[in-house]
Amino acid sequence: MLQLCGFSASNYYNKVKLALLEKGVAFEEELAWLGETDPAASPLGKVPYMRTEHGALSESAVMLEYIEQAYPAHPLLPADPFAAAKVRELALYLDLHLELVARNLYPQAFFGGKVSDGVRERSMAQLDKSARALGQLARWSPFIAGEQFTFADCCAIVHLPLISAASKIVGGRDVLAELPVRDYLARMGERPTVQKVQADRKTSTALMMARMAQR
Ligand SMILES: N[C@@H](CCC(=O)N[C@@H](CS)C(=O)NCC(=O)O)C(=O)O
Repeated sequence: MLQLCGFSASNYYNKVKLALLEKGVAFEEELAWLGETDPAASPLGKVPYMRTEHGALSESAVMLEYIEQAYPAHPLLPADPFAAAKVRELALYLDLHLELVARNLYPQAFFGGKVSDGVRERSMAQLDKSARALGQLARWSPFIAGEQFTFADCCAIVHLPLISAASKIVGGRDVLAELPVRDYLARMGERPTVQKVQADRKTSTALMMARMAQR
Protein backbone atom coordinates (compact mmCIF):
# COMPACT_ATOMS: atom_id res chain seq x y z
CA MET A 1 0.00 0.00 0.00
CA LEU A 2 1.11 3.57 -0.67
CA GLN A 3 2.53 5.48 2.25
CA LEU A 4 2.28 9.24 2.34
CA CYS A 5 5.01 10.67 4.57
CA GLY A 6 5.08 14.04 6.28
CA PHE A 7 2.53 15.81 8.43
CA SER A 8 -0.97 17.18 7.91
CA ALA A 9 -0.13 20.82 8.71
CA SER A 10 1.82 20.97 5.43
CA ASN A 11 -0.03 22.35 2.43
CA TYR A 12 2.02 20.26 -0.01
CA TYR A 13 1.35 17.12 2.03
CA ASN A 14 -2.35 17.97 1.92
CA LYS A 15 -2.24 18.54 -1.84
CA VAL A 16 -1.26 14.88 -2.30
CA LYS A 17 -3.52 13.62 0.49
CA LEU A 18 -6.49 15.34 -1.15
CA ALA A 19 -5.68 13.73 -4.51
CA LEU A 20 -5.50 10.29 -2.89
CA LEU A 21 -8.79 10.80 -1.04
CA GLU A 22 -10.56 12.15 -4.15
CA LYS A 23 -9.37 9.18 -6.20
CA GLY A 24 -10.24 6.70 -3.49
CA VAL A 25 -6.72 5.26 -3.49
CA ALA A 26 -5.87 3.36 -0.31
CA PHE A 27 -2.89 4.82 1.56
CA GLU A 28 -1.27 4.96 4.96
CA GLU A 29 0.12 8.07 6.59
CA GLU A 30 3.63 7.96 8.04
CA LEU A 31 4.35 10.86 10.36
CA ALA A 32 7.60 12.67 9.57
CA TRP A 33 8.21 16.16 10.96
CA LEU A 34 10.76 18.45 9.34
CA GLY A 35 14.21 17.38 10.48
CA GLU A 36 13.00 13.80 10.87
CA THR A 37 12.48 12.92 7.22
CA ASP A 38 14.07 9.94 5.48
CA PRO A 39 17.02 11.32 3.45
CA ALA A 40 16.95 8.34 1.09
CA ALA A 41 13.34 9.15 0.18
CA SER A 42 13.44 12.95 0.33
CA PRO A 43 16.91 14.19 -0.64
CA LEU A 44 16.09 17.82 0.22
CA GLY A 45 14.46 16.92 3.54
CA LYS A 46 11.11 18.28 2.39
CA VAL A 47 7.66 16.87 2.94
CA PRO A 48 5.69 15.25 1.51
CA TYR A 49 7.37 12.16 0.15
CA MET A 50 5.84 8.86 -0.69
CA ARG A 51 6.74 5.21 -0.51
CA THR A 52 5.41 3.01 -3.31
CA GLU A 53 5.91 -0.68 -4.02
CA HIS A 54 8.57 0.41 -6.55
CA GLY A 55 10.44 2.88 -4.36
CA ALA A 56 10.19 6.39 -2.96
CA LEU A 57 9.11 9.63 -4.62
CA SER A 58 9.57 13.24 -3.60
CA GLU A 59 7.95 16.43 -5.00
CA SER A 60 4.18 16.71 -4.76
CA ALA A 61 3.60 17.42 -8.48
CA VAL A 62 5.47 14.25 -9.39
CA MET A 63 3.44 12.25 -6.85
CA LEU A 64 0.19 13.52 -8.37
CA GLU A 65 1.32 12.45 -11.83
CA TYR A 66 2.32 9.02 -10.51
CA ILE A 67 -0.94 8.49 -8.68
CA GLU A 68 -2.92 9.55 -11.75
CA GLN A 69 -1.12 7.10 -14.04
CA ALA A 70 -0.92 4.23 -11.58
CA TYR A 71 -4.56 4.56 -10.46
CA PRO A 72 -6.53 5.82 -13.48
CA ALA A 73 -9.98 5.48 -11.85
CA HIS A 74 -11.62 8.77 -10.76
CA PRO A 75 -9.34 10.88 -13.00
CA LEU A 76 -8.02 14.22 -11.78
CA LEU A 77 -7.01 15.29 -15.31
CA PRO A 78 -9.23 15.68 -18.37
CA ALA A 79 -8.75 13.02 -21.08
CA ASP A 80 -8.10 15.66 -23.73
CA PRO A 81 -4.33 16.38 -23.86
CA PHE A 82 -4.71 20.13 -24.25
CA ALA A 83 -7.29 20.40 -21.47
CA ALA A 84 -4.97 18.32 -19.26
CA ALA A 85 -2.08 20.66 -20.10
CA LYS A 86 -4.22 23.67 -19.09
CA VAL A 87 -4.86 21.99 -15.71
CA ARG A 88 -1.13 21.38 -15.24
CA GLU A 89 -0.44 24.99 -16.20
CA LEU A 90 -2.82 26.24 -13.53
CA ALA A 91 -1.40 23.84 -10.92
CA LEU A 92 2.12 25.07 -11.71
CA TYR A 93 1.11 28.73 -11.41
CA LEU A 94 -0.41 27.98 -8.02
CA ASP A 95 2.66 26.13 -6.74
CA LEU A 96 5.43 28.19 -8.31
CA HIS A 97 4.21 31.72 -8.95
CA LEU A 98 1.86 32.07 -5.99
CA GLU A 99 2.61 29.68 -3.12
CA LEU A 100 6.38 29.69 -3.45
CA VAL A 101 6.40 33.50 -3.48
CA ALA A 102 3.96 33.80 -0.56
CA ARG A 103 6.24 31.35 1.32
CA ASN A 104 8.79 34.18 1.67
CA LEU A 105 6.25 35.84 3.98
CA TYR A 106 5.45 32.79 6.15
CA PRO A 107 8.23 33.33 8.75
CA GLN A 108 6.55 36.58 9.78
CA ALA A 109 2.95 35.61 8.99
CA PHE A 110 2.86 32.32 10.90
CA PHE A 111 6.05 31.71 12.87
CA GLY A 112 6.75 34.85 14.88
CA GLY A 113 9.69 35.96 12.71
CA LYS A 114 10.31 39.12 10.73
CA VAL A 115 10.93 39.56 7.01
CA SER A 116 12.88 42.50 5.61
CA ASP A 117 11.13 45.41 3.89
CA GLY A 118 12.76 44.36 0.62
CA VAL A 119 11.45 40.79 0.82
CA ARG A 120 7.98 42.04 1.72
CA GLU A 121 7.83 44.57 -1.13
CA ARG A 122 9.26 42.22 -3.76
CA SER A 123 6.99 39.37 -2.70
CA MET A 124 3.85 41.52 -2.65
CA ALA A 125 4.63 42.92 -6.13
CA GLN A 126 5.23 39.44 -7.52
CA LEU A 127 2.06 38.15 -5.85
CA ASP A 128 0.01 40.96 -7.41
CA LYS A 129 1.33 39.99 -10.82
CA SER A 130 0.70 36.28 -10.21
CA ALA A 131 -2.81 36.97 -8.86
CA ARG A 132 -3.64 38.75 -12.13
CA ALA A 133 -2.31 35.74 -14.04
CA LEU A 134 -4.43 33.43 -11.88
CA GLY A 135 -7.46 35.59 -12.66
CA GLN A 136 -6.74 35.10 -16.34
CA LEU A 137 -6.30 31.31 -16.14
CA ALA A 138 -8.83 30.21 -13.52
CA ARG A 139 -12.45 29.36 -14.36
CA TRP A 140 -14.08 28.78 -10.93
CA SER A 141 -16.98 27.05 -12.68
CA PRO A 142 -17.44 25.33 -10.31
CA PHE A 143 -13.88 23.99 -10.06
CA ILE A 144 -10.80 26.12 -10.57
CA ALA A 145 -10.05 24.73 -14.04
CA GLY A 146 -13.68 24.27 -15.10
CA GLU A 147 -16.23 21.49 -14.79
CA GLN A 148 -14.05 18.77 -13.29
CA PHE A 149 -12.21 18.42 -9.97
CA THR A 150 -8.52 18.29 -10.97
CA PHE A 151 -4.90 18.56 -9.81
CA ALA A 152 -5.39 22.32 -9.87
CA ASP A 153 -8.06 22.08 -7.16
CA CYS A 154 -5.71 19.98 -5.03
CA CYS A 155 -3.27 22.91 -5.20
CA ALA A 156 -5.78 25.74 -4.91
CA ILE A 157 -7.66 24.36 -1.91
CA VAL A 158 -4.49 24.02 0.18
CA HIS A 159 -2.54 27.07 -1.06
CA LEU A 160 -5.06 29.89 -1.53
CA PRO A 161 -5.93 30.33 2.17
CA LEU A 162 -2.22 30.63 3.04
CA ILE A 163 -1.54 33.13 0.24
CA SER A 164 -4.46 35.32 1.36
CA ALA A 165 -3.50 35.12 5.03
CA ALA A 166 0.24 35.74 4.52
CA SER A 167 -0.30 38.74 2.24
CA LYS A 168 -2.88 40.20 4.61
CA ILE A 169 -0.79 39.74 7.75
CA VAL A 170 2.57 40.86 6.34
CA GLY A 171 1.63 43.11 3.40
CA GLY A 172 -1.54 44.60 4.90
CA ARG A 173 -3.84 43.42 2.10
CA ASP A 174 -5.09 40.20 0.55
CA VAL A 175 -3.51 39.90 -2.90
CA LEU A 176 -6.37 37.59 -3.95
CA ALA A 177 -9.13 39.99 -2.87
CA GLU A 178 -10.33 40.65 -6.44
CA LEU A 179 -10.82 36.95 -7.21
CA PRO A 180 -13.82 34.77 -6.20
CA VAL A 181 -11.66 32.77 -3.81
CA ARG A 182 -14.01 32.91 -0.82
CA ASP A 183 -16.98 31.41 -2.67
CA TYR A 184 -14.75 28.84 -4.32
CA LEU A 185 -13.24 27.69 -1.03
CA ALA A 186 -16.68 27.56 0.62
CA ARG A 187 -17.90 25.37 -2.26
CA MET A 188 -14.87 23.08 -2.01
CA GLY A 189 -15.29 22.95 1.78
CA GLU A 190 -18.54 21.06 1.25
CA ARG A 191 -16.61 18.04 -0.01
CA PRO A 192 -16.03 15.34 2.62
CA THR A 193 -12.46 14.86 1.37
CA VAL A 194 -11.67 18.53 1.96
CA GLN A 195 -13.32 18.41 5.39
CA LYS A 196 -11.14 15.44 6.33
CA VAL A 197 -7.97 17.24 5.18
CA GLN A 198 -8.92 20.38 7.08
CA ALA A 199 -9.76 18.54 10.30
CA ASP A 200 -6.41 16.72 10.20
CA ARG A 201 -4.63 19.98 9.38
CA LYS A 202 -6.01 21.65 12.51
CA THR A 203 -4.89 18.79 14.76
CA SER A 204 -1.46 18.63 13.14
CA THR A 205 -0.96 22.41 13.25
CA ALA A 206 -1.67 22.45 16.99
CA LEU A 207 0.88 19.66 17.47
CA MET A 208 3.45 21.44 15.31
CA MET A 209 3.04 24.70 17.25
CA ALA A 210 3.37 22.84 20.56
CA ARG A 211 6.58 21.19 19.31
CA MET A 212 7.98 24.55 18.19
CA ALA A 213 7.11 26.16 21.53
CA GLN A 214 9.13 23.45 23.34
CA ARG A 215 12.29 24.32 21.46
N1 LIG B 1 8.23 21.60 -4.19
C1 LIG B 1 7.92 20.83 -3.00
C2 LIG B 1 7.62 21.76 -1.86
C3 LIG B 1 7.39 21.04 -0.56
C4 LIG B 1 7.64 21.94 0.64
O1 LIG B 1 8.15 23.07 0.52
N2 LIG B 1 7.30 21.44 1.82
C5 LIG B 1 7.58 22.17 3.02
C6 LIG B 1 6.51 21.89 4.08
S1 LIG B 1 4.95 22.57 3.58
C7 LIG B 1 8.92 21.72 3.54
O2 LIG B 1 9.23 20.56 3.49
N3 LIG B 1 9.73 22.68 4.02
C8 LIG B 1 11.02 22.40 4.58
C9 LIG B 1 12.15 22.72 3.65
O3 LIG B 1 11.91 23.28 2.57
O4 LIG B 1 13.28 22.43 4.01
C10 LIG B 1 6.73 19.92 -3.29
O5 LIG B 1 5.93 20.26 -4.17
O6 LIG B 1 6.63 18.82 -2.69
